[in-house]
Amino acid sequence: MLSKILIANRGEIAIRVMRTCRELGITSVAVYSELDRDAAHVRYADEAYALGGKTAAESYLNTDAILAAVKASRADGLHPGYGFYAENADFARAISDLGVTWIGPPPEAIEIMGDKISARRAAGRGGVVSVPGTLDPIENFNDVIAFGEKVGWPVAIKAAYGGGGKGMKVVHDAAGAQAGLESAEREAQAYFGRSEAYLEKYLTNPRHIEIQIIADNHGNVVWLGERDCSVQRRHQKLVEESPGAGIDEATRTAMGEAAVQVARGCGYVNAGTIEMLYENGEFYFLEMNTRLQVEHCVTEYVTSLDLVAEQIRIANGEPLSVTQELVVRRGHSIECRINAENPAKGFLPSPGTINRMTVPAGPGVRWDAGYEEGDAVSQYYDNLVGKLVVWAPDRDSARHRMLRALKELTIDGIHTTKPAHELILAHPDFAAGKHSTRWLEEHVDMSALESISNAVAPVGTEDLAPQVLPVEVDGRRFEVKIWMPEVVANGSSGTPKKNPRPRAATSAVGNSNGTISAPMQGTIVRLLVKAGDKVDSGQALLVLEAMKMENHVNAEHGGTVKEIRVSEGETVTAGDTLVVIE
Ligand code: MV4
Repeated sequence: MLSKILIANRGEIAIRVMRTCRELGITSVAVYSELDRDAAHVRYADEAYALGGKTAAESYLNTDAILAAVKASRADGLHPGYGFYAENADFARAISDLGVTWIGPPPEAIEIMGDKISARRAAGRGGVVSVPGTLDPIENFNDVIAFGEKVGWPVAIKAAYGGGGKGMKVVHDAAGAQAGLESAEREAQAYFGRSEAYLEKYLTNPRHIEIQIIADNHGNVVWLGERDCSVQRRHQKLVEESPGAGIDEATRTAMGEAAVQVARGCGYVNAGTIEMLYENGEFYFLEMNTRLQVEHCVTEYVTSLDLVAEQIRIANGEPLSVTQELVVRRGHSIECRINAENPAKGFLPSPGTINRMTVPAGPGVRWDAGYEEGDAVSQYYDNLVGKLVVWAPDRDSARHRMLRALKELTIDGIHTTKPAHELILAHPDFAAGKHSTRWLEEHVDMSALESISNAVAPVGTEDLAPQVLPVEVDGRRFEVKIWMPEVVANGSSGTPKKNPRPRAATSAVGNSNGTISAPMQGTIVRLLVKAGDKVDSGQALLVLEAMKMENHVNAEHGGTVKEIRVSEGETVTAGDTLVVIE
């Protein structure tokens, strides 16, 4: 039986795993980068080992450093969380070779599902229908045309070693086939190091429904219900719920049984998710995620199971704690991902220090976070601050409970997705369960949030601190937020601030004299123009990477590039001059 587990991850998922370890009497071991020496997951752990390095590649993706920490800590199990090494078959083998238990699926299953073509074959072996498509790599663009003429346009070209929407190209007619294929293969090579691509009929307005399964080493595979993850933006999920609105019991059972067959088709063991596209009452296998997912919490709420505890039981060789007949799904659960991003500015990453944070509580509320008040959200890692999860007996009560919990959540110092969630949860389409994967981007106007987000830290107030003061107007109490100079602000407030200096806003990037400055701290990954180039207003000048997202920095107005002050690979902070245009 496992007695000491090293969690090869950071942030909320590391803490999530450690919480279950503590309940089970298992010692938890954290690992940390130089920037995370005093991070929340390190503070929570029973023991912690330094990996060194700042970037993910130097730290949480440094195999030698992690293996050294496994040995030094004498951990007998390793949990990868999600991201990083979670779906890396070679890493799983390296852990097992050390005699340490890998708390995840067999490496062979990771490999089958990592190749989307072999995943489609595995689903077929289980008798499960995939989205209509091909089972061999595309040879040339004539394959694309032939397929489009057979199943009807549009078609999707997808990277065989991709997933999650990266490297996917939609082609609308024969004329677009060649360019679409070239672009998909180029992207696949750049992202995944392999250019193979295959074809699927493109469903124009599907819902993303996924099924949670757990499987043990005794041949038991159990499905735990579905999650609707259709509310997403640029393939980043924002809201997830279980059950899915309007999914009838017969469809749910059919999807669950199909998911079990897919899992059996690849010899799956441990917790996994089968993604399906659902359109007009039909569902199709899309891909399988061979890890515990961010949104597992909504399944935990409706089933009363602890999925991390199940993973540990499975890794110990024990049978699942439930049979299919014993799985009970009750009520409704919704999760909102609270990211350090500014929804009013196109979800621009917003790293910085959390000056103040008050977190929701009360009936049916769960807050799984990777940060506490005073912690800094670094540009080097992903931008999930925490997950707000609620449970209630039915969907509409859960929705109202989430709105109540969101109101209780305050995070100062960085922008977050909270205002976007308030807009989504209160939206009549969401309330009616009428949303699909295109709904958020096509029907919800986030620019209306401008004023709210600007209120967090308006442009040009770097030397001021926000203060909330109660005032009474005709006997009614109001709270006003005002920006005052440091000294006055502190003097008039009873609440000491951990970081008295709010970070600058991440909006202004250019000014009338033609200097373009960094909207946020980050790394210059690509220069798109050179000195002497003529540029148009709005043209992308360079790519700035922050929190694993690439952001284009654009020209405010047309002109000639006079000077480029930065080079590729350079790290910049908010406000640094990048480019001068005359
Ligand atoms: C599709 C699709 C329509 N037809 N495949 C994007 C993420 C990746 N998991 C698969 N994705 C899609 N694949 C076919 N044949 C539409 C999407 C898609 C999507 C899927 C799930 C959640 C959000 C999405 C947003 C846009 C497109």
